[in-house]
Amino acid sequence: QAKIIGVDNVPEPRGDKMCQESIQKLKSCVKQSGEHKQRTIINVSLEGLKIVDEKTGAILHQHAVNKISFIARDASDSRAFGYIYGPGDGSHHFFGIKTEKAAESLVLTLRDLFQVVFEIKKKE
Ligand code: I3P
Repeated sequence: QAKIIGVDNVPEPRGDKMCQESIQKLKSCVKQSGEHKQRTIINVSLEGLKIVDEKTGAILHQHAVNKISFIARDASDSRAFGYIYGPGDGSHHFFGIKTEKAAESLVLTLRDLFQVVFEIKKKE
């Protein structure tokens, strides 16, 4: 279970400082708007990351592993993290996520996933 803090266009496919700045920016946007963040379920499989609306079950985002270029912990918030998705047209989108529990377990799950996908590709 997680909430989407927001999505931000970023100039680079990776970079910790850039992600830290982006997540802080997204958080202050949420604060200013006064709106609730969207509640979702994040599903992790070999296909990648699927973000589904908690209420309606609608698929909001589906991101293949090979299009995720970076994962960033939020140094100031143990329940937040973000990742950069590149659809392949040269653009890069940072997704800021707030998890229900500690973000670390999802971050580690994603690291495992990338490792497994890498091993599969290597065998192929
Ligand atoms: C809520 C509180 C929650 C937060 C929630 C806020 O404010 O900060 O911790 O959920 O965000 O509305 P309040 O205490 O004034 O009710 P998260 O910790 O999951 O961010 P939300 O409205 O975006 O769900």
